[in-house]
Amino acid sequence: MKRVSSVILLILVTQILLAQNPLVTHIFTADPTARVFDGKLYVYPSSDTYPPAGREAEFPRFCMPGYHAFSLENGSTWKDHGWILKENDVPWGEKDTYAMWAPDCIKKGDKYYYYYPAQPADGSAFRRIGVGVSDNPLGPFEWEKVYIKGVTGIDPGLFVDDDGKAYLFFGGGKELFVAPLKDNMKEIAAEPKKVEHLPAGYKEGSFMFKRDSLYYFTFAHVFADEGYTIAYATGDNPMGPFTYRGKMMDNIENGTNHHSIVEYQDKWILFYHSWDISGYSKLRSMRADYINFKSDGTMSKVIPTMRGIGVPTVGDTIQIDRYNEISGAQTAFVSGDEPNGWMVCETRMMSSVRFNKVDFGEGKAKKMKARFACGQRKGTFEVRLNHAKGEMVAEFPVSYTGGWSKWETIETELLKDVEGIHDLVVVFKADWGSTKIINLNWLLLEE
Ligand code: FUB
Repeated sequence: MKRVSSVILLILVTQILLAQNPLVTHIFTADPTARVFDGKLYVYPSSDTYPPAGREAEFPRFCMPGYHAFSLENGSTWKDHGWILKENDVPWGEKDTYAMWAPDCIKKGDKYYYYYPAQPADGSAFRRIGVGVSDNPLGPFEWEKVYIKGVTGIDPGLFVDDDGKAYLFFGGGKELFVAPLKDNMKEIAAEPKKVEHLPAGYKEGSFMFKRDSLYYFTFAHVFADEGYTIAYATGDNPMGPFTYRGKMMDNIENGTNHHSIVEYQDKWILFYHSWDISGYSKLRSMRADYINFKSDGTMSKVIPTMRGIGVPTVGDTIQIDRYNEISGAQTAFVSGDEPNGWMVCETRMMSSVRFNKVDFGEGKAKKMKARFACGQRKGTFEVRLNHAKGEMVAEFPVSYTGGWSKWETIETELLKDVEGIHDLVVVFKADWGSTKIINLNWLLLEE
């Protein structure tokens, strides 16, 4: 059993980003558009921030400075690739307006096209939509000097059909529109037309995908007495007409709910946002959960989970507080100087927490690390496979770290070689009658 320096660990933690819901906690991210390019999963969100000092009154809505991009690395680690575009680099944009709302990125041929809304410097509209092109999904993008003519609105959502034809969906007022794009992806090929036959109510954030030859037109649908929901309609043509099919996510009291849908490694995933870290609807965080399709092609409603998607493996932090099941313990926002996130706390004798689906590889995992804080003298926690009385694979004796907010990392050799994917159950034990055993932030498998 070894204790690892807290300083080294802090550096490590800021580079290894969190992976369960919300997907990242080091910055605020909203409006996530997920895409799979050449088998790799990317997410293109907007970012929320606090208004600059002295300008708070100007930003009663959102304060959005530009875009980062993320990719999924390993089993469940989201890598932040930094700024893709900042607001003052928009060639046609009004400066310092923090108006970079929901973006999208799509591949056509061997080029990547990134679409974004911004406030135009010519004052011609609330938002216009611009585009940039790159040979790489993460840029750098060459930004067009002018916005796409004939389009005023927000929430660009792109769709490229199997025949190579591309469509731009967007929102404006309270309705949704679609326009076919020319081959150059930078101009519309026909006047935008309103997407018809959708129920009344404010709509935005539309996203089109195709599954088994059926076109799914999905959108945020707002009701005065219900708030933001995500709904969908289906049709045989990307331009419609569509038949309304109902909601795929109920209102989750998150202010807005911009989404996207992608198939990755044979599973369909809904990306959306909520305000988990901030508790404030204008400082959002992106999330993801699996979608279930029924045999008739309709979708079951997606219920938001903490566990989210992905199978952590060797090298991915396991955010144990994003549990599937907990007994006799609680979770809370992490204490002390740790990066944003949650911890398992109020752990008692024989309390336990279960986290489903961790990939041990083919016996590759040899060690386990744990990040914990302890304000009492002595106890242990055990990591078991599949249930609270399952095989024990790691045992961590713990003692006083300096208090309940003083974090340390310990590591131990795994008690056996484990192969394949298993649920982990952490069981907490106190050997001298203490009422609280430890605060546990995360676990990590290593070679
Ligand atoms: O993020 C700003 C706006 O809020 C987006 O454009 C909408 O879709 C909503 O999420």
